[in-house]
Amino acid sequence: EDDLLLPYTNGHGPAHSHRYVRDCQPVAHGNTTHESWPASSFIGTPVAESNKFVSEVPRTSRWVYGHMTVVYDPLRTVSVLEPGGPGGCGMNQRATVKETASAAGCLFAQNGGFFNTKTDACLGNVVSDGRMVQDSGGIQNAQFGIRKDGTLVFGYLSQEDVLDKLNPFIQLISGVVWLLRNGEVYIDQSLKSECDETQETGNFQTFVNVISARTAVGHDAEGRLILFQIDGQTGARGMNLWEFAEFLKQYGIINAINLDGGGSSTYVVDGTLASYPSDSCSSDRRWRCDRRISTILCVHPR
Ligand code: NDG
Repeated sequence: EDDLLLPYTNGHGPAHSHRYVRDCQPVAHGNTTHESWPASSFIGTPVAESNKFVSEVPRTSRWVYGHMTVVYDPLRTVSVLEPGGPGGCGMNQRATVKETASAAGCLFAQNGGFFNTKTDACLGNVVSDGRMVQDSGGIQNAQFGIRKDGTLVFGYLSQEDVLDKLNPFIQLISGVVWLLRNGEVYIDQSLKSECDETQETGNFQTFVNVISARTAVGHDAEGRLILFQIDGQTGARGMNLWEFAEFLKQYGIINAINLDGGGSSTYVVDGTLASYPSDSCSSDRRWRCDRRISTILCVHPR
């Protein structure tokens, strides 16, 4: 239904046309190139379940450690939050996930959107609890949003989509690389059509191919929202995006986008750091410290 103008070809997602060459240009009136899924709305407790995994990356001798958070009623229990609280993006603020999550009372939280490491600016679209914080002007990057009626949205959004008034986004965040579209790896297409200026880990190919700590958000067939966080260190530990996409696919994820990773990859449970970040602490290089990052994904009580 979201791809009215782009007919599906043998079940492998919509055929694309002009999208391939758009790169970093804003999309003013693009054909809809996103996927929508009704969110599950299981009313009960707990609101989410958090699991740790230690998994071998197929055909490698690498192991990854991380967390998967399953959210049963995303419309009522998931928020995109600005760093340090409302107004954080406007002030080019950065805060640790712990700081933002503790102040907001998140049960589980992980880092979200990319940021400019020189100016600290939040990058991409940000809608937080119904407040339009900033829009990217239609820059083509993978998006995750929740609409007012609870619909989960993944993929590319035109400026019109972002500003839609009929069924507006109440949460919206931008990533880089649409990992899975309709259950299939969508990285080749992402490489051709996304704006890679949003990330600062080398060129786009390097960003995709390097092993690193990663985070993602996706959904399963029941419309549960699933957050993933894996530990790593760029060039040494973790997963490249091909491995990450396959990994998510094995877990039954249907659509997923890649969020900020590397030293930003952080998982917090009840205000306590639960992941092993890759950045060394500036105070004492022996230890690893959670980075001050941009927006977070927060799972909270109803
Ligand atoms: C992380 C990202 C980098 C990004 C920076 C700020 C990875 C592997 O955070 O691309 O520019 O958002 O996601 N690295 O270092």
